[in-house]
Amino acid sequence: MKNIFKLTIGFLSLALAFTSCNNGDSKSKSALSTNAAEKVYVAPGEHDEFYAFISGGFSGQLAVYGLPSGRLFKVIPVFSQDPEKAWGYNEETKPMLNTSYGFIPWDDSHHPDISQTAGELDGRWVFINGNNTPRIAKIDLTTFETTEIIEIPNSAGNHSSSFVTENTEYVVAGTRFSVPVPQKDMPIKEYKGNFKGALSFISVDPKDGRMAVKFQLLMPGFNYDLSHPGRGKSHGWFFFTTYNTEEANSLLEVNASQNDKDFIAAINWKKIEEYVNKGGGTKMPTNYAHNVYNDETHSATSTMIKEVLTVNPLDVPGAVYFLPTPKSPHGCDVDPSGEYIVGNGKLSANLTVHSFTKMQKAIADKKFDGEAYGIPILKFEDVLAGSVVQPGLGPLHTEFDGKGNAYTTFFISSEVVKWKLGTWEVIDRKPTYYSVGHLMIPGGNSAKPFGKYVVAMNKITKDRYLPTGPEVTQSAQLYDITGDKMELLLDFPTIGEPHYAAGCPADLIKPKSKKIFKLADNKHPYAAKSDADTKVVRNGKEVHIQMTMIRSHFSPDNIEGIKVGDKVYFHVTNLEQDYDVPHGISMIGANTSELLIMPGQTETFVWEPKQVGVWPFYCTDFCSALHQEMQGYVRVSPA
Ligand code: CUK
Ligand code: CUA
Repeated sequence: MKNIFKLTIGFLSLALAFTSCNNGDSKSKSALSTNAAEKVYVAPGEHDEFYAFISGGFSGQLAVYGLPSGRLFKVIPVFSQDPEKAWGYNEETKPMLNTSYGFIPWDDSHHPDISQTAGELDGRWVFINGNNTPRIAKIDLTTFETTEIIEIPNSAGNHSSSFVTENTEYVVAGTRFSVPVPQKDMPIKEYKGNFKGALSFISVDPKDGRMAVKFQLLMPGFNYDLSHPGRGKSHGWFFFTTYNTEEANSLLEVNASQNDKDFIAAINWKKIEEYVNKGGGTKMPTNYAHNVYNDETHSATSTMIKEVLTVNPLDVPGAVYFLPTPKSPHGCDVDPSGEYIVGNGKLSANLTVHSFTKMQKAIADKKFDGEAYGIPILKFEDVLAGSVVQPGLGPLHTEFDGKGNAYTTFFISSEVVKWKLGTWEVIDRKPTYYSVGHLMIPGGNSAKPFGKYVVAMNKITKDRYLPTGPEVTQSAQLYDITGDKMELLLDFPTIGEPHYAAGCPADLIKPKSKKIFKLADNKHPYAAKSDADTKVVRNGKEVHIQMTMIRSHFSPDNIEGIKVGDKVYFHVTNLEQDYDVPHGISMIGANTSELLIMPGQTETFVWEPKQVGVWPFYCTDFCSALHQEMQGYVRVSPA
């Protein structure tokens, strides 16, 4: 134990040394490509080669960039309210942020992953997790809108998410925190042996992408960190890193990070799927929200689900094994062939790589090294493929280029290290600025990576940009990885903390990107599809105004008969049927955001007038030469 302690302390002092040397003047000179500008220049009017979907961390959003330019195209609100798009403010999208805890318009979004077919990116959806109030969201890549959010019951800190299996059969959710399942009032110090870690398998309908919690595996009370699916030969398995296998209720270092090795949990989900399809598992009462956005009605519904199917791993023999992995592994990354499982032990000197083939043999030969709560622990030597010896300090995550190379980030020594699968030799290393977390190669999470660029996502930027007070931007860095040596091309700022990203060739998404919503298909209950449909309907104190907007007027634009104390619903339909002609609407004193309504859509906001008078509204999106004329008045009379 003492040795490990010294090792950790050694790392920490080295960390300080590395951070200070990275702040020197030499900066990026050694890493910067000599023709970097040329390589990232996308001429005006030209398109980027790749989309990059970069998570917004504590902003709860997902940002869409182009690569190699690093240009920002869109910030997609997911677990956040966004006044720019009225997401979470208009009546149509508010239900998307509903949870069993009520309306929670924030989360900590970490890992986007793009849907796959036969192990390759298919460009249909992006999934992303909310860590805090555990959720998974799905973004439709025809509209670039969040169209579904499912809450994860019995879970706390959904950090393992949201990685997909090779035909998007499942997207998984893990639990960072083990907790009492079901929740109950009990002493915290009785954690050990009593808390559970739920690993949830959420099925995805191949046609419409509809998610459902198919089953939940109730695992021993460790912390479950990251996960990755098997692919190719290991398709049917999912791998999760664990830490705090000591089950300490306080993670001060005296309690946790003691074990020489934690585990990678290997889960044969196909076996468990068979078991539950035959009626196995136990239904447990619970409460979790499932929110769906319907493209036809342009509105969301939130349903509360009342039970979940749980599975005890001991009831499905041969479905769950532990692979010992030194020390507090963070990332758990599977190479494109599905053979190698990389455990990035944060406090380990070497990088550990397991072999799927050896794992299967060790299982067949029963090469066990004891068990944990009845789950067999495989012998380390019998599953080890190899180790990359002292590649750097503080490994976090690994991606693959599809040419037999792996790229690992080192947080403490602040670098990306390129090494070779199979020989485990280090080929190249380049500094990052500074303290890199994740990295991303487009398709790097699939059987077919597009190994042209790697994006490093950094935790600290310090002197890299113009200062903006105590808070400075987070940052991504783009490297060319087509040669033997990596070349730094570009720094670009990100929205929130970029934990992970998913990259995809633009050609897989661009042709399917929707241009307008057809007005004829609009099934919103309050749509007005022509000026003849517009109306003002009073129902007690509730007033529903069905309006239209088109260049460059609202109809109706003079509204009378509203009284103080009314609750006024503005249902506004954009009649335009041309690409890129949204209109906006905002009302003086309305305690909501503006609406930004796409062609063919209807959106609703509520206004509760407090004073008599004549109150203006106007279009908030510069839509034509007569944009400034696009306005109207509402007359408010005494109650
Ligand atoms: S975590 Cu952020 S650096 Cu959430 Cu994937 Cu590793
Ligand atoms: Cu419509 Cu400005």
